[in-house]
Amino acid sequence: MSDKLPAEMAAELVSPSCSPPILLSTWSFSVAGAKLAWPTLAAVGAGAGGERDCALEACLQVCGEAERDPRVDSVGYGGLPDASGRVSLDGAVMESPSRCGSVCGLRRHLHPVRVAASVMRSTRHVMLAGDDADRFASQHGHLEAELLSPEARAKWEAWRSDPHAVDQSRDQAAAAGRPTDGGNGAIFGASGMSDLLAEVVTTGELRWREHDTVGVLTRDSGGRLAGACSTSGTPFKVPGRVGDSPIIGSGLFVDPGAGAATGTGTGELIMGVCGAHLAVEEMRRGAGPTEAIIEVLRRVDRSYSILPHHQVAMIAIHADGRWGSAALRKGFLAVIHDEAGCRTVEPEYVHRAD
Ligand code: SD4
Repeated sequence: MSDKLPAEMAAELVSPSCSPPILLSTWSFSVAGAKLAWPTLAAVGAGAGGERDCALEACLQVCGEAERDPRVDSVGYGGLPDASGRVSLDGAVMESPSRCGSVCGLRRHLHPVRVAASVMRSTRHVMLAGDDADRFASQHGHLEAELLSPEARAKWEAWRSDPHAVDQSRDQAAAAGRPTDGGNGAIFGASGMSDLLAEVVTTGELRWREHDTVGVLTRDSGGRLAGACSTSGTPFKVPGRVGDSPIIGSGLFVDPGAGAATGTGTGELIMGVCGAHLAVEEMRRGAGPTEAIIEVLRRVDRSYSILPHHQVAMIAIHADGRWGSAALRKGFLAVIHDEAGCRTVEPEYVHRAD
């Protein structure tokens, strides 16, 4: 039961303009989820009652597909574990500043975005963490699940026995490559691209060392915006590490009056500039969606020493229905599903040539 949304606030979830629905998501592995979720989004009739949550439900369905797919080793089951060999999942959902929820460090539940939605709908809080978040999930009817797949475990074992691997549990990355500002850190393992996932990766898409959040934004035909993102975070991370994805304003931000944005890539870079919030605020000030992301990328580039393994990519939908994507480096693909169908698209802008 929600006690968080007074009836008078419902109006703020509806942007004035009506136009065809759009579903925008990160990485080609979200194609299956986008196709699955499209009917949920497309069924929303403009101005019809009782459909307020369909834009969000479509986001949850896209994330759910990636979370279930063992080939996606950066989200849900099959996600690569932390340095201690345990998987932890983060996720967030958002419809507006007064309608958002997130969880981080789930170790026993497969669908962080569904749990985040329960936090949003059933509590007065925004974010739950760790063991208590898992307990909350169980109490709210979410089934427990094994998160570590045999393939992910094998990769962790290979990482652990590789003398050249960066040992994140002792943060030797700092000595190896941390920039002088002591900021973002070189915290990625030495493992390469997953052979399994390579089969489904579209030409032109480079996965960024297995750290690929599924981020989804929707705008229904009534102009309602929603967003969600789900990740297992950086592979072999220091246990307890949390990235941008579950942090409202960093990995995800939605404001019905301005727009919606979500990101993927090196969370530490996105967090330092409050990436998703910055993109939405740029749109509020008049920028188009791609232009708004470009400002985020410029800010990232100015604020950090960018290392070869770093990537930041974002997608955004303006409140008026325009959408866009941009990335710090090449190798990112977005997925757009509109009335013309579902397709992967290159970002409109890539910030760096290297
Ligand atoms: C994180 N941003 O935890 C997430 C991981 C990711 O593309 O996106 N990867 O930092």
